[in-house]
Amino acid sequence: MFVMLAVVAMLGSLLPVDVRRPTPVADGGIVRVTIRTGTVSAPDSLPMGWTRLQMVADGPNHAPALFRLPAGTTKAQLAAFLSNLDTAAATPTGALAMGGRIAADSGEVVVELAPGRYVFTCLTKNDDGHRHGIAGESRLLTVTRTHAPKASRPRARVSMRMTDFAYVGADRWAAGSYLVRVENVGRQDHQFRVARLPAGITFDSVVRSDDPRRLLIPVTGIGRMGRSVTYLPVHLTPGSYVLFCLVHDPATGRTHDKLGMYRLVEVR
Ligand SMILES: [Cu+2]
Repeated sequence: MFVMLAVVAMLGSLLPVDVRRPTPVADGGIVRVTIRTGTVSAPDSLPMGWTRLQMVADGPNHAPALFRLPAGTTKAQLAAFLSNLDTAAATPTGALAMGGRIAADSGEVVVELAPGRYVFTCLTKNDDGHRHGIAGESRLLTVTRTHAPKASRPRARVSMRMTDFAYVGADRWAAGSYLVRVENVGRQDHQFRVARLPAGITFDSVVRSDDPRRLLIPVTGIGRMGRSVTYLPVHLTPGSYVLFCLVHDPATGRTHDKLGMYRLVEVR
């Protein structure tokens, strides 16, 4: 018995990763998606399951996003979807926004890919009012029925829900590196923007400001997502943080923050 324990302990110390430490990654592999002017580099096909997406904006003005498309979407239908998305006030019917990179240091999200068709696209608008997505910055992805190796459900330390128009969940989070589970249970798409409240700035002044981005320090976040679940890796130091959403409400034309979609979170 003692010998067996000793062997187990020795094997444990030989593992390349310290398995006792919580790690902010999914078990599946990391898939890198890079958007640069006029092009998207990404795999054409991926196995199904939980996947960690590293969305890289190569250049300052890109907003990578992932959408699930209706089953059997062809290249011609993809073009129609992108032209719809270019001008629509919300995600075109039949498609599901699945989040993307929103800001700053972390460009990663963990999403569950079901078999089907998806598109990686850039949501940034040019001065002419058109999104980069119709100017080459889109790429069709097919998710196959093969299971990704070890793509088990990620484990989160914090769980938050998004409604129309609020963030529901704990307002005290631990400092450190871990995953936040974010579920949108609302009817509209929402963002999960995480920003730091600088010393000397009050939460009230952020809520009253025309554009909260002018007062806050961007940290990380999830881009536009519909009714789905996304895990966000965070690396947080103690302090005050603000969650907010800048998606437009089609009914009022106002951004969701103006409809109350703010949340103060204390990290200790
Ligand atoms: Cu919202």
